[in-house]
Amino acid sequence: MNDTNNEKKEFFESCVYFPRLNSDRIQTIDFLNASKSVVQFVELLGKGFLPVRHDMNGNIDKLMKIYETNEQKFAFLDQIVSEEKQTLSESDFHLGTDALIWLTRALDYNLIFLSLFVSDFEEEKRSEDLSDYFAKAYDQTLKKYHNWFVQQIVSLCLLSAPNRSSLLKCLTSEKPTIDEKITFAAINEYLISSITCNLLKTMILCVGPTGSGKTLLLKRLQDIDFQINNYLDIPSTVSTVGTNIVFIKTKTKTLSIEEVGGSMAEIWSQYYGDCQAIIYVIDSTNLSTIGDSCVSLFQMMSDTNVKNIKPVLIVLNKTDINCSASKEEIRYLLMIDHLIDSLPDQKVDVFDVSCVTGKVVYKPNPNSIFMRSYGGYLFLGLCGAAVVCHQLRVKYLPPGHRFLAGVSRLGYKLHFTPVKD
Ligand SMILES: Nc1nc2c(ncn2[C@@H]2O[C@H](COP(=O)(O)OP(=O)(O)OP(=O)(O)O)[C@@H](O)[C@H]2O)c(=O)[nH]1
Ligand SMILES: [Mg+2]
Repeated sequence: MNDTNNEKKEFFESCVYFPRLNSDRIQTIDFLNASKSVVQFVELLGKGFLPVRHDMNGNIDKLMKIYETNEQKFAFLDQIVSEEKQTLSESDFHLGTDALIWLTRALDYNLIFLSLFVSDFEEEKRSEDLSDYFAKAYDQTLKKYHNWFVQQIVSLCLLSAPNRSSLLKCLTSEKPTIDEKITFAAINEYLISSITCNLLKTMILCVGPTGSGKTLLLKRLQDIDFQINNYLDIPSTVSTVGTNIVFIKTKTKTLSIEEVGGSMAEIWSQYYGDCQAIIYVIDSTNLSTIGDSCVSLFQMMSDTNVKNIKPVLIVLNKTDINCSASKEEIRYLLMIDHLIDSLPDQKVDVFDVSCVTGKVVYKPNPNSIFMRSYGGYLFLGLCGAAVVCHQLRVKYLPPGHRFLAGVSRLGYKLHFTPVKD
């Protein structure tokens, strides 16, 4: 537990946090102990979730037993997988690997539910019925691995899911006065810890001046099941104080995108080290803030944790708003082309976006993330067929760049949403 204090605390304040990556590896024992905390959370969800609890406990036990056979040899999770890969044939049952896969799927399920629960609070919906969130988390994570029969059982289990008031009561040790802000801040902190640990999740940082549209962009990206008409319905946002995290499920993995509010610009640089890519959002139609946006963009790009290391996606947002300057003039004012030319080794891409209409315009540049990943000829050959291109990004990007497939989803999803005028 993070706190030995006897005083009753928020459930997520007293949970075991997931460990930070240790040279890109995850310590087995810390990971398993943190996973046990998630099982405790599942316990709060009631008897309907008993099968999930059993399943998670079973997988934790299997991994713990393997770990205990040789604590040094299996100090890191990847060692369990490597050992099985080396010593077993493909047709053998890989007990540890199988347990790890199922455990992370179940963890994903819970974490995605929690992130939806937090979003519900942040959007000031305070929905009493949480069954949609449980179902959505299931759809995004476990459902595709379950056969029809199991899916029916899960649907039945979900009927007994707790409502908002009873879940909050459990999370706050039944204190008479519940300060929801504290509860949700504790859940958010916990979610951040679970991301920094999990190799299956890719961490993308989203920064940009206040009001540039980061939160709305994340909401649009997060809405995996968006329907055509959703674009008419613009979700409300409030200025982000601190950070805001969303999970985005791609074909291959779950990405997490962490927004750090514009009001925290002074400490953005503290986040550059831990992320794998950065999205920088600019309100491209507000001429009075363009200068500041440009300065902080250049500052970010020259940071030692970013320059020539982290791929950067620049989102020129709000293109639906009429602006006295043309797109070319905006690019000129922001010195985007100068930036690209002056950093030939920097992977960078620029998207013109409207999070309101859903329109995206993308012009590849010589230092494009995608150009560099495939070789320019391939990209150029495909850029007219963005659907195919999207598929290729997912499939062929080398592992280090694969997460960009998720970011490219931004272009893909927004672009192919029919725009209603
Ligand atoms: N017209 C238009 N408005 C947008 C667009 N994107 C965001 N907005 C609006 O801009 C306002 C600010 O958006 P947010 O997403 O909260 O801005 P933010 O970058 O997260 O701001 P901070 O959290 O303060 O850093 C909201 O009213 C959004 O609806 C867009 O593409 N077009
Ligand atoms: Mg925000």
